[in-house]
Amino acid sequence: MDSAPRARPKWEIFCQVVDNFGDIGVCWRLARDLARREEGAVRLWVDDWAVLARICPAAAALDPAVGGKVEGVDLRHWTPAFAASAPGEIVIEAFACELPPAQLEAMAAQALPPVWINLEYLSAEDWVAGCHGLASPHPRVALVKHFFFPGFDANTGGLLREPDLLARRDRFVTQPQGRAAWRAARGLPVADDEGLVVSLFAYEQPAVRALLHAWEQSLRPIHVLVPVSRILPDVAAALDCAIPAVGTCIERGALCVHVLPFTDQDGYDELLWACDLNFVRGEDSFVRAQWAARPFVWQIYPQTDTAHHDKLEAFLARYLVGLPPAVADAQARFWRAWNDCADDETTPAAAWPAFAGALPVLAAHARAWCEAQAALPDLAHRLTKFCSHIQDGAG
Ligand code: TRH
Repeated sequence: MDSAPRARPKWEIFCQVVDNFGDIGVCWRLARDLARREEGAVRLWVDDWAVLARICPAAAALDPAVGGKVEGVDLRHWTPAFAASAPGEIVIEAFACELPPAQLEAMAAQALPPVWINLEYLSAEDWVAGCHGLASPHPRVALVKHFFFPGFDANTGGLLREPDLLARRDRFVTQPQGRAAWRAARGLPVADDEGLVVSLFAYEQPAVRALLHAWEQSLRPIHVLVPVSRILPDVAAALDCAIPAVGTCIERGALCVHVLPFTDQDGYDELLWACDLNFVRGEDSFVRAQWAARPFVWQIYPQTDTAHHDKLEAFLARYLVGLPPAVADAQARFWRAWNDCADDETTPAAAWPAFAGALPVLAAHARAWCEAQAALPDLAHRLTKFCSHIQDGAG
């Protein structure tokens, strides 16, 4: 650990990787968004350097014991040997990860205690608006934690959206060196009517077998782009082959499965922008699919008490508003089947024909949803304002 004294950053984020990529995915995205907006220095602590390096390859070149700056963010490895440093003016503990006790003491010892934020998980449920912004005084030290909930309406913390994101997406989609070149370089149809291009990022999913077999029989070509992820073994089993290497392309009837490398976050956005339909999961890829403004299928992060079923329904209830009933039904049936929570045990393969037929209407709807969400202030903006209020004594 570098023991040199450091200036107090404006923002300090603590991230514990519970599993997969979502925890650090959200934290890294927020950190660089804040840094780019010139919202002052940003320091990000993460307890799993290897997972950070998967979505932020520049971190792999750093010595975790020292850390370093990437895209304006001071990256630091949070280890059990954590030694307190001058705390940020705003300290964010992501997803209720507990702050290192030494840092809590350092925060309490400041003449002007930091704003302390617990950044919560995203949910479309109605109760979120009632809990967003609540304060919780610490039982022992003179610090107050505030709960900040991302969400889909004006009464929540909003969604992460970098100021230039939609302009970058539009350039990629319309300029020849963007989407068309991206697809051509991978041997994919460039014109929209030449076939369906699908990205598939998912957890384990045994039901993908029957779905891929249905796609083999499709009347138009279906290209499935699978970044290396937990679903790949199920895809290989469905295709009766060993787990395919990155770069492999496997053809079965109308179906062509392409295995892609796991890229950095910007590369993943391009994948979403290049496809006609995106299968996403967890939290961050779920939000990025909405900014891609294309039809998508969400595999929600499974919870043991099936609380995720309520979260799925809460999002569907918001998202399907305004759609013709048959289209809304097609999407809801396919999504529930993909999440194994259909009342009638419909499988994704059985729900596919109606969903595929609804895709043109869903494409227009995805654009309208994206525009409506983009009309609301984004998360970094709302967070900055919220923290300024607290600093001004209004919180
Ligand atoms: O990886 P996830 O499933 O993450 C999570 C975690 O399980 C977490 O504990 C849970 O609480 C949360 O979901 C709800 O899915 P998510 O959130 O979509 O994160 C994936 C990240 O990986 C996202 O930032 C996009 C990024 N990514 C890349 O950077 N490159 C890639 O090639 C791919 C496929 C994804």
